[in-house]
Amino acid sequence: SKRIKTLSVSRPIIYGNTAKKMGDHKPANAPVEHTHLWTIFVRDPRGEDISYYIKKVVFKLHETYPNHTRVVEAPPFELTETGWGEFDVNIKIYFIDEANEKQLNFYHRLRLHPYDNQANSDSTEINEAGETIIKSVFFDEVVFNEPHENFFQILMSK
Ligand code: SLL
Repeated sequence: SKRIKTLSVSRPIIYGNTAKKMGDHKPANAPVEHTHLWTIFVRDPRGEDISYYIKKVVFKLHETYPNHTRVVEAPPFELTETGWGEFDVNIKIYFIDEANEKQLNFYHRLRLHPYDNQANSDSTEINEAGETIIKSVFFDEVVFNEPHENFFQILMSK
């Protein structure tokens, strides 16, 4: 299909990670030196399904992880792991074939410890169980410039 000139469509997105100390509740298969449980994710700010325009998300972890390229081909586009250290996660977002768009490619610093970030709200919260949860979450927007007609229909159908 043709591209629609002079049009751009954007969709809100959030990405980032949460983490907590494992204490005594370590998963049975976690190496002893692992201290934290974390989840990295790409999702809609209101929790809507984003798989109508996102095909898969690839999270490339630090090389200390076995099989450090992790492919998530269905929602939720997230990955939970254990570990001991912070590192930069390479995130690639692939769009559905109809989009004819190149994947988005960026980095997110995995946070396990409280930190200062002006661009972010508080980096910690206490959950119902009284545990401290570290959060490093960013709000962004995916912009499609001059989308293909088919893809535009799909974007507008939600
Ligand atoms: C560094 N930032 O500069 C660190 C690297 C690597 C973290 C952190 C677990 C790996 C595993 C893990 O937490 N790696 O045991 O599978 O060197």
